[in-house]
Amino acid sequence: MSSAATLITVAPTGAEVAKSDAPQLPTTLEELVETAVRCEAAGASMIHLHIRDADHRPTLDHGLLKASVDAIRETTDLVVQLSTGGSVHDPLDLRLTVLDAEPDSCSLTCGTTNFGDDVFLNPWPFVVQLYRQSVEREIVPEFELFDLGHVAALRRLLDTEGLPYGGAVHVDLVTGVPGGMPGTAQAVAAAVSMLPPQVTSWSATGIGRTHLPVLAAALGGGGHLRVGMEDNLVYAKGRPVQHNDELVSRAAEVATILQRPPMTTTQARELLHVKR
Ligand code: KMH
Ligand code: ZN
Repeated sequence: MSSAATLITVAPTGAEVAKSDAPQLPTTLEELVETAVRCEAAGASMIHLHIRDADHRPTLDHGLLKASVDAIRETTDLVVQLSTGGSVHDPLDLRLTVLDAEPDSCSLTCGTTNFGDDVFLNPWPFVVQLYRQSVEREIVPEFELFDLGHVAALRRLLDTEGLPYGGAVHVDLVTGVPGGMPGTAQAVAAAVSMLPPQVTSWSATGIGRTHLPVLAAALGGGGHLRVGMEDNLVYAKGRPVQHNDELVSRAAEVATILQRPPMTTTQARELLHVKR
């Protein structure tokens, strides 16, 4: 399951940070495209996308989602993953409609988690429904696991529903969310030790100050990386992130030093078994 090259996913925006709190957050289509181009050049091969409306608020508007997928495909070769998690306020039925925008990949969180003061809701019937629809639409899910219970839920899902579209099973361990598993090397190792046998690759991300320890743990453990302003707004103490490509560049640099250089987009497609 460990890999010579590193898949670097950039999650540039997210749905929980306000533009007014982080003016460098890419929220317009132009900013997203510019970000995608620069992050691909810096070593990313997949983008995990949330979009915003004209007021910079999170939206799951179909037209905007489709336009964003199309624009990023036109300007980059990145694997385009749309978030089906949306924001903590998005209703489940609307989150299912994200697949209508026909991304290469979609996030699929395997259970409910406390999310700071909020709840990120993923009841089991919703998880199964989203999974079945991803298979029907030939979209490769990335299983987002915020807790060890989600690892067990993934095993249940794969055992009862079979393999996803494409046959590869890629997991992202999201650590350091207040309410989920901590952003530590120990938590990453525990989650990896519990992964079901169908899993073919895994990445990890650490929220906030857990970003770097988790990056190091993932690379050392043979995993891949997710970085970006969705997860972390601070490059170093007292120094805010100015652009997502800084986080990608640093991840690529560390990965290269560890003899795990960034994957090309072609290698990422082969790893994930996406359709196009
Ligand atoms: N915004 C979080 C509540 C995902 O993209 O699938 C959920 C999230 C996960 O960001
Ligand atoms: Zn997300």
